[in-house]
Amino acid sequence: MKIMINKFNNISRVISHALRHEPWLYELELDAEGWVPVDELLCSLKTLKKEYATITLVDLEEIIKYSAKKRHEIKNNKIRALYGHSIPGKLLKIPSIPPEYLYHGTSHQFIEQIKQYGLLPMQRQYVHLSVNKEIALEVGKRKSQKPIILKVEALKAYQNDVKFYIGNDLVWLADNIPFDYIQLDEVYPNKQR
Ligand code: HQG
Repeated sequence: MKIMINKFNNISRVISHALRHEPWLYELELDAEGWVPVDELLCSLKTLKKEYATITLVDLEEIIKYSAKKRHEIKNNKIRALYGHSIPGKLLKIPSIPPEYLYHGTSHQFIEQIKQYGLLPMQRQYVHLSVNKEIALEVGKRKSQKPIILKVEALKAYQNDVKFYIGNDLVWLADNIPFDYIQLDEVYPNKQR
């Protein structure tokens, strides 16, 4: 079972890379909303590694179902990444009304820049936000052992023309968020880092 989980993790990572960052390396072309036909992805995986040759649509569905994070979705025999994209050319997303507050976990080292310029998408197409502090903390831990949590007044920002989009149940996306709508929610003293 552990081997299966590891194998699935690996494949999930490869799929994320293909659907978020460099589809051309896999001879894939995303449509305006980020979809590619599942058959094309399976075909591409097949040529990538011998052990990927037997992966089926059902396997992909299982990978998505059992993954700790809902990173991909399958519909009408097409698959896409739900967030995280860095490919050039912004994907088409429909703006949605966000909850009152959203959260963003980050590292202390970025705070001065964020105060100055607000939250920017940086290498990705959108700023990524979490629906609660706990998830934001996990996101922030990818950058720092003692992350800082930013509380975003999402609804207020939306009412003042900042656009928000749904990623999945737990992840929201947004365009640049000025610092006017951001509070430092949880600050760990620098010396504890
Ligand atoms: C920071 C993972 C300087 C921002 C996670 C962040 C997430 C600024 C970093 C998803 C800045 C970008 C995305 C500014 C923002 N100046 N730094 N003005 N504005 N930043 O990895 O949000 O596991 O691109 O605070 O769970 O950390 O891949 O974004 O630290 O949902 O599925 O620039 O990736 O999901 O870092 O993470 P990232 P993120 P997966």
